[in-house]
Amino acid sequence: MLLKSEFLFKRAQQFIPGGVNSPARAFKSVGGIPVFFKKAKGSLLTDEDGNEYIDYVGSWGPMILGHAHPAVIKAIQDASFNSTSFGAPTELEIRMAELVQRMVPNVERVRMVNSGTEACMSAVRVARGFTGREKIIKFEGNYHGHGDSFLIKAGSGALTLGEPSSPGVTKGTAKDTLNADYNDLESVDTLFKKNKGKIAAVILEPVAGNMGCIPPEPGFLEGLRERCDREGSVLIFDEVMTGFRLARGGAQERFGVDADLVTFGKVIGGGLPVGAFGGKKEIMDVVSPVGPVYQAGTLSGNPLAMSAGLAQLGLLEKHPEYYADLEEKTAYLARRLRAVLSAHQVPFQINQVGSMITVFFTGEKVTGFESANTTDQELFRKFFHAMLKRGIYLPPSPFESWFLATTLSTEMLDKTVNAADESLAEVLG
Ligand code: HOZ
Repeated sequence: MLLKSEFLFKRAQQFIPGGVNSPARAFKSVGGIPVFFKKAKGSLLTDEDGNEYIDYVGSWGPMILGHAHPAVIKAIQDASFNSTSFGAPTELEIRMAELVQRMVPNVERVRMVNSGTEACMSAVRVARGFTGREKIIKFEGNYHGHGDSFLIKAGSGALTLGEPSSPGVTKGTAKDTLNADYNDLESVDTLFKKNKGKIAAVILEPVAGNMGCIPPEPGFLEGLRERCDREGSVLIFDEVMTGFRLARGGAQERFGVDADLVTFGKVIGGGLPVGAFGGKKEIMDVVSPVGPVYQAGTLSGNPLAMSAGLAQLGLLEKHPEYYADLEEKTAYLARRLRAVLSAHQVPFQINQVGSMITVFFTGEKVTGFESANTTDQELFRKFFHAMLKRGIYLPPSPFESWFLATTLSTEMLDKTVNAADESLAEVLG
């Protein structure tokens, strides 16, 4: 029963647009009442009605070690006694920059911000300032937050100008964002050719998470690296989801391809509101106050956020076995789900990279936006609610990655697989 959630959702809608502070939470893709949560520990969520769920959202990625990890909680508590914000430098920020550099060695300089959106907006501004060029290439179905330059969809033809995908974004902004197809180097070549000498940056999720989990095809990241080198463009990896999750050094380490700039999100703050962008010194030196590219923020490098992040990232740095454990758990889940889905004779694809995984209800291999869209959304909607009823909290959209945490036990994974079996029997039967 979701009595309190229902009541809270109604109350919220009187004061908050759509009752939520971020649209995905409104359950528009799956329908029904969004679950309002009260607390979480490890991989177990408790809602306002007292129902418990096994968590596969993990606050959209950062909860690699589960919710309310004792070391993270202690770090936040300790730091809070010394003030919640200075708006002035602290040693914590240096320790964080040093830690990021040890884990992601090509991040020679890093600037803290407050969200992944801010990180991506700033990285693009830096790339433009560094190259003196204005256009960027992004990929259909990748998400880099809600900065104006990213809310642009492809025009009707492959070579037409982009169009704002949200009112409020100007046509002037749209003309500088070009959309290519994920895993399709030819589409990138076409854009480079048509815009010779004008591309400041190519920005992408090195493993897509925002259209469901989609790995880069072999050669795709390398191909982008080569093209950016040849064209003098800045390669930006948006590692908001993949950073510190797929490996200590994120997707760069996992796939052995270096970007010029990297963006991170809430994972840097152990789930608190943080983002960061960083990369080669040569490029980052354009950032104010060293260089002319303006970027600022009172809460950037906030002491609570830095402390929480240092606690979680510090554990990940010291314990490489966490990555092996995450990999093993996710592979186990994928293997068992494959068996269940096959037994129900439903067309499906499971994409998994490290601890990111998505089940697509389609017979097509999912490599990009078009193939992701072949997933049976109605079936997902039913499946989602059948799983929710059985205490499994999946992302409320067919186009999101599921995120696993080290706190998931084999028992929890088995419970998830059994719930999937029962759910499929319910929704297909
Ligand atoms: N943009 C996130 C999904 N890719 C959802 C953010 C949220 O609702 O917290």
